[in-house]
Amino acid sequence: MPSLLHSLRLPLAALLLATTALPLHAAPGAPHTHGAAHDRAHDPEHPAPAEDGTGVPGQAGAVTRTIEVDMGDDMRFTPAAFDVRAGETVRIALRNRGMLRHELVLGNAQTLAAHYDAMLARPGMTHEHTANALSLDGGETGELLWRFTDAGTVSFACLEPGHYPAGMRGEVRVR
Ligand SMILES: [Cu+2]
Repeated sequence: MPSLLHSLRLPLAALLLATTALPLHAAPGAPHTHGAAHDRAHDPEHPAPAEDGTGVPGQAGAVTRTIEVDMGDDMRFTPAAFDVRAGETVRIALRNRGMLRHELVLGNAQTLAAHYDAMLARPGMTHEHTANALSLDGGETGELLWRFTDAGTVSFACLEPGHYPAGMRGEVRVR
């Protein structure tokens, strides 16, 4: 039955290709990364969220609080700081009230600064598929679900070229 064999072969070939293209350690359901060429787990600039104390992707059913955050062409987040409790899952309702593209990337101050440098070195790299970041065109809205696990300060920033050095950054105080 050549036709059956043929129909089996193609998906198998596709599966093998897909499997070899994926990092072997990537767990099912792990947050999307920038892609195979930008392997989060092997990149010191991109530690897995749980490892850097910033938290983990949130589940919709666990959300206890919605925080509305605006991004503007004045290179500001509004509010630029807010408080949450350790363990709390927060829906960050994000709105880009400007014309330019902006993004909110959660991290710590060190990794965000390193990440910004990496962004400059690799134009076209975006964060729209990562669980800890959301990139929006002017006028767009969206949401990030995040569980803040550790008490301390989690930073956020817009890593679009020029925005971070202009002061487009903020802090989440986790108590
Ligand atoms: Cu921005």
